[in-house]
Amino acid sequence: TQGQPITCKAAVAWEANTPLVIEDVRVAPPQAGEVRVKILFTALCHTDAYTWSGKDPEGLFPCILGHEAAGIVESVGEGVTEVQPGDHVIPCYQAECRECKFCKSGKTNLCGKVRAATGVGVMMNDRKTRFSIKGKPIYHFMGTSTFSQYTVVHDVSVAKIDPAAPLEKLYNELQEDSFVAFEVAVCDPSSVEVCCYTHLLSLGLGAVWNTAKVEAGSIVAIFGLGTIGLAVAEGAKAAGASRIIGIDIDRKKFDRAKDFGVTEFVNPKEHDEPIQQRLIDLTDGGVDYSFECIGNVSVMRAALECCHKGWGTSVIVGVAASGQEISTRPFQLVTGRVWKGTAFGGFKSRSQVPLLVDKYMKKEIKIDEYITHKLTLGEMNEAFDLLHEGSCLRCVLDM
Ligand code: NAD
Ligand code: AHE
Repeated sequence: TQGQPITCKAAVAWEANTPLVIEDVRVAPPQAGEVRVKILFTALCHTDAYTWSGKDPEGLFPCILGHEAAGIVESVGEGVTEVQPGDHVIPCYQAECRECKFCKSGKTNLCGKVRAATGVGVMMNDRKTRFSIKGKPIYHFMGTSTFSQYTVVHDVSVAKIDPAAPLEKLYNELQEDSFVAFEVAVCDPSSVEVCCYTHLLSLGLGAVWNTAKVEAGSIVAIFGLGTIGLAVAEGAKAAGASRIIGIDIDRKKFDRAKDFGVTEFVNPKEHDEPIQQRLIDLTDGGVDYSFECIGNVSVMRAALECCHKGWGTSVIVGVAASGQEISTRPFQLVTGRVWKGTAFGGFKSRSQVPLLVDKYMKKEIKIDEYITHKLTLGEMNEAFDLLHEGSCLRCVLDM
């Protein structure tokens, strides 16, 4: 198939808010600097649902969504040297070219090389898509488009799992029962989300370790105990936080959160006072670190304002809809609180996702525990329904 188009199945979002349709999609061969990947497993994330809902200012239709996956390189374009057919990889929505001013700065994991193209659903080379149906172009999404049996990504956006790592094991585990490989890759950070992880884990753990840099003994507040909030809790526990306070309006989330390290729970609905005041009272002046894992701008404000005067740091993890803005009294910042955000948990994707996979293999981080449902590509719309059910953390689709 190298150098030839491949026709395969993909879940296509023809327009916002209408069910995805499984279509036969033509996937063009990779051009220079591109990699065609056979996707083995993909997971769904609320960011896919967010774009599908039409609220993402970068959302374009028709497109192929999906950004948490693990797969095998099928073929590579000219000039691609770091991966070859047969390599196990995790496509990462955050690229790492190691050449642009972002990558060279040493100050950020953001990369500037392909972001302009991935934001408008095309490939850098010719500003066109590699997907089409009966000649009609179908947009890429986040530079990954993993809801397809084959996808084309930029070479700077694939994390190769170290050959010394038990890739076969990851693959087998994925096939048999765990979906670990996915999440590592993203979460999602390395290869667990090897499907889900690239995103989920990288994000949650990295928000704590890289962005906030939580120290042992810290008091941490986590707003939103969905998948991302649980990954943050896991990171905070590993960092040695003394108290991890989970805040959620759904009491059912509390029991499961204990397994991920949450030590106390607060339900804002059960208190008349503003949630930030409740937390200040509970912690003798405020928390050391807070994380907003919902995407609600009012909660983002509360998360900042519950931080301790002089040093408290709040990290925005949730993605808010187009048009939403955050606000607070500048005095909150003047008096020492710090407001930050995190993308991909601050991890450098190609360099660090493989390290996260290694951690998973050494059982230093959870992955399996996040995989609550497993379906197939044909059940994509059911998987989206599950995402909105409280019981589903990650649903992994066997392609
Ligand atoms: P989720 O829907 O599973 O979890 C959200 C939780 O927040 C739920 O338990 C819900 O009950 C709770 N909640 C809702 N409103 C609340 C409120 N007002 N107060 C307290 N709790 C409330 O979502 P998730 O998969 O965990 O994702 C969380 C967010 O992180 C999403 O916005 C997602 O798009 C974003 N995200 C960001 C990145 C990044 O790189 N920054 C990566 C992945 C996901
Ligand atoms: N197109 C969206 C961007 C939303 C956003 O913030 N995305 C996160 C990743 S969410 C993964 O589930 C991110 O890392 N963004 C950095 C980037 O470069 O996109 C919008 O709202 O405009």
